[in-house]
Amino acid sequence: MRTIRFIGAPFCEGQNLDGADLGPTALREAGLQPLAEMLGWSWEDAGDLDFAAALEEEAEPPPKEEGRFALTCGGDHSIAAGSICALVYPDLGVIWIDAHADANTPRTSPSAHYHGMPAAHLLGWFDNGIDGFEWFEPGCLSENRLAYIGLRDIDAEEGRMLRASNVHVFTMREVDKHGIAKVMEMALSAIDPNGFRPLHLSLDIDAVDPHFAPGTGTAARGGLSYREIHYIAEEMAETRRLVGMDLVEINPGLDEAPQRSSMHGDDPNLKPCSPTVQLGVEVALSALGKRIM
Ligand code: NNH
Ligand code: MN
Ligand code: MN
Ligand code: MN
Repeated sequence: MRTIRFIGAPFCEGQNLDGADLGPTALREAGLQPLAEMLGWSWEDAGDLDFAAALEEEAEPPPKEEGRFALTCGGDHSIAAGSICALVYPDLGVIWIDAHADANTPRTSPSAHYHGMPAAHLLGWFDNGIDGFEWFEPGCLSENRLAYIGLRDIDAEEGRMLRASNVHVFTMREVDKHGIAKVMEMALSAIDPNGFRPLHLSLDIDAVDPHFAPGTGTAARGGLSYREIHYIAEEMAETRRLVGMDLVEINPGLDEAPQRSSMHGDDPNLKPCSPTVQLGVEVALSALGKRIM
């Protein structure tokens, strides 16, 4: 039986809204554990990372994750710097699903929000190290092993840097033009031409159209449909090489009212949840191998 290690990362200081820190608890309350167990996974909850304590102490590296499926739930997208750096696979390929590229540096960022920078940090694009990040390995992700899908809100300078790089970018326009199945095929073969690399899915819920994912801090219209995000997750599971996943930017505080759904069946232990939390649970289950039939 394969094991999931659920890591709660209630960090929302990478941007200026409260509420994304409620993500891990909301996903637990929505029943992610029993639903994953029904798929045959064994579940190990690592609890929530204590960021306040981490700020007080000497910077400690995130524990290296190996052998289990590491599911890191945010929090904002800042946490991907830690979750991806903590994966021990030197040839890891990353599929980054987002409305934004998160490829700003402290020099180019118009907002100075770190959640708009983790990809650039992982790629080694920062001019300088940052205090508190002594454990970090800039450049641990190489450009040709990163592919984005779903982008539609990119800052001018980050767009220039991406075009000059070897990163693979599939914006919403490529999804319109080729369809999601072809885009997934192109993205996977771009980062993993021989089909043997371990893969990580970094999923920012704002990649999905705000119609389906209203509960997020920086919603951008014109996003992925409900089925397109599921198709991406299903294809990742189908590779059988998915070793980790981030599920970030779900903000229950900005979400619509809780509802009961078919996902919960008539299980009285599963509480109704708000639509973006529900979407997060459903997409995680697809990435964990859930099939329509
Ligand atoms: N590009 C903007 C910035 O750097 C927005 C980033 N916001 C996100 N990223 N939600 O996924 O601040
Ligand atoms: Mn906060
Ligand atoms: Mn993001
Ligand atoms: Mn985003």
